[in-house]
Amino acid sequence: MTPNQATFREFLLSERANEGLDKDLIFLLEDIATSCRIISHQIRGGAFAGRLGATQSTNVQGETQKQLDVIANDVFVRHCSNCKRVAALVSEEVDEVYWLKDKPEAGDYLVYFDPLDGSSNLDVNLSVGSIFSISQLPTAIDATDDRSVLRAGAEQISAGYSVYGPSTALVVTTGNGVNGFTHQQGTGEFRLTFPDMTIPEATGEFAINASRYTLWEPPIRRYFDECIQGKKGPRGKTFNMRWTASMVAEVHRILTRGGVFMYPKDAGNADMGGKLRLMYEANPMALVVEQAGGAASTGQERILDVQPTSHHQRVSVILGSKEEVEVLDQYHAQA
Ligand code: AHM
Ligand code: MG
Repeated sequence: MTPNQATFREFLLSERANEGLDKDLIFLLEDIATSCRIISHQIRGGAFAGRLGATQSTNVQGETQKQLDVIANDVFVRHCSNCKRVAALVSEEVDEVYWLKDKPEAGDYLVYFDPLDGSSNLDVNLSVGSIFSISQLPTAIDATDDRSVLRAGAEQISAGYSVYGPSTALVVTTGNGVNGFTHQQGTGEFRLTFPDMTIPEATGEFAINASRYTLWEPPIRRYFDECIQGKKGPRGKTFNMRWTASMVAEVHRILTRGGVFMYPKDAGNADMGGKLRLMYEANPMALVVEQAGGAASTGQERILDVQPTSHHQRVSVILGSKEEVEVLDQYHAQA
């Protein structure tokens, strides 16, 4: 039994005692928690250091990087490199796979991360976050080969995110449910404040960037149209809508009170396959959501079953309360 408000380390040690969590995975998760603590600190001081504006550089998706994007990436790379069983890192901010080992062994870790998601929110002082995902190499490889990191989300052994909001929270799954920790000012510890987070199956709240309405495919338009008709419409109930433009904040709200989040492939992003990235945005959030009793789909298939073809690939994302994801899956099947 995990003690109430256990520190992150106490929690991980109890997972080791109860579930046999690997000690190297514990080290790695602690290094990720440290990264999130440092990034949180950097964000809160960002305005003083004049770091909220754009840098001159662009990332692999051609987007302007914020100074804090670069800083957050450096923090993740440095701390995740501490664990000697990490074979490679894949970051939203870096084009290439970053190999840490020349001859990775079976069981070595692959760490995928978006060091600072939703960074358009930085300038306006709204929530942003970091997202991470951990998989393992099934076999040893003689030489590094970027195709080795193309593992389906179902292979993840752990995933989670940190949300930098009014407080800094860390939400983690190691495949045994979802637990939420809050960063305690003063002690500097992440403490277990939201044990066994679960997503209600039913919800009356959805999140989508509705300014893209004319770009959506028919199943998404049908769903949206029906939701906004309220009680008199075919769904027979009133819906509420939220959009924070920060996936981490949306998922955190859904884990707290339910809801459904959509960033579908549409006419404006179809050439890329969607907006959100499979390996370090959709997959980790899909594992967290499924572990909390929700569902995560592309509309066509379970996100965790998508076989990746490139480490920066994008995907359609629908996730959250099971009943609404099922409705959206049905509408896609009927289209
Ligand atoms: P980012 O990784 O460049 O920050 O983009 C991902 C973010 C998500 O957090 C969020 O759901 C979405 O982009 C917001 O997109 P939009 O600008 O269309 O509202
Ligand atoms: Mg992102």
